Amino acid sequence: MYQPKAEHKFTFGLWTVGNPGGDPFGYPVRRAISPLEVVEMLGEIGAWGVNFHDNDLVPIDATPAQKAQIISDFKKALADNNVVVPMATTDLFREPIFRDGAFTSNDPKVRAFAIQKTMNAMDLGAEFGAKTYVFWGGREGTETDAGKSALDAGKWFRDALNFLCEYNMEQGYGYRFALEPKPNEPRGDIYLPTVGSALGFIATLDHPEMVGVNPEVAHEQMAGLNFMHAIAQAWDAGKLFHIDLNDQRGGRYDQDFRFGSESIKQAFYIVKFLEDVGYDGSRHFDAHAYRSSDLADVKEFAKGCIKTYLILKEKVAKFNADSEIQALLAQITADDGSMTQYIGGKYSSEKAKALKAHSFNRAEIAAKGQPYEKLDQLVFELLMGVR
Ligand code: GLT
Ligand code: MN
Ligand code: MN
Repeated sequence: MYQPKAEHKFTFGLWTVGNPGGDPFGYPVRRAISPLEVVEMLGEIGAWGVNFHDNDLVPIDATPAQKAQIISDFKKALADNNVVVPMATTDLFREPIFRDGAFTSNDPKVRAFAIQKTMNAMDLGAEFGAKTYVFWGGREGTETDAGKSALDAGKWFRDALNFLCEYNMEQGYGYRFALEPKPNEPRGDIYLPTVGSALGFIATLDHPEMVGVNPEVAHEQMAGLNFMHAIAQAWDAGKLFHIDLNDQRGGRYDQDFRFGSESIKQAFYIVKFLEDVGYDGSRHFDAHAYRSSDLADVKEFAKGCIKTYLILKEKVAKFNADSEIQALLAQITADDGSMTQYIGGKYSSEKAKALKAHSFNRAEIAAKGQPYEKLDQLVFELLMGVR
């Protein structure tokens, strides 16, 4: 039961299980485990893939010879443990040079360096066959708006992505770019703070077809938003290229908790959405274990993310097969067909005229309630395993 398979496409970043547990107030508490050890652990727990930032794998000051050795060792570990690399990304936030942003820094030298670093990181990801390239603009933002133009920042961000799309095409890498929104942290305010704003921005790019989103549960929740609604909009736009699954308690700091550890119902609706629409991309757990965990518990954390997803997937099948739930849904969405002559299809002036002439019995229509209390309770019982 609950055995992960390759088709589930469960992935983790090197920075997730490898997180040594440091935070802004405390030193790391766990030994840094090497990329090779991470791959071994992921192979053991049945994950399909591993993702990385350029410098998670290759230290920024590595010599060409060191880099070549790291690449060849990592390739061997991937093959030995049957793990693939579906996604790669660039660390554009850790180095001091990015203190005021990368693509949106006021300093053109920083902006150019960020693009150079990303091209090199794209080359690295392509070596491992990655097809999704994530852009998390963690440092792209401000604490004060006194010194940076939000308009210029948007333009620089756009210029950078347009440049990198061309590079992607010229090299024949076939990457799909996925922008990962976040409202704040580490910046006071980050540009493109939500999935909705990223979707709007993508439409302004030279190659909008190449660019989608990588929504993260915790990030939308930090902004107080409904994550499932966000991914539904992204899916509808054909832009759900990747997903970062984790959990979060309300609008706090970015907690990156184990998937399903906080809001079981929300996690259920996320899994239900992905499974119902047939999302077939990576299910990436961008989370890390509690700081109190030791390495053995980190493994339990990773296994927990996967198992929770599979349990919820099973609950989704139960929900979809539950006759009482389905009867309620049929009642809720009942349609006697009398309005199709007016709405739902293409506009015509005849339809508009006919609809204007139709007389609605507002009191009668408004008198009909919806059994959402009953349905919600049934969902709760289903999730608690008493149905
Ligand atoms: C960083 C961030 C994550 C992003 C990663 C990709 S880096 O850990 O908190 O949400 O997905 O750059
Ligand atoms: Mn996060
Ligand atoms: Mn993330």
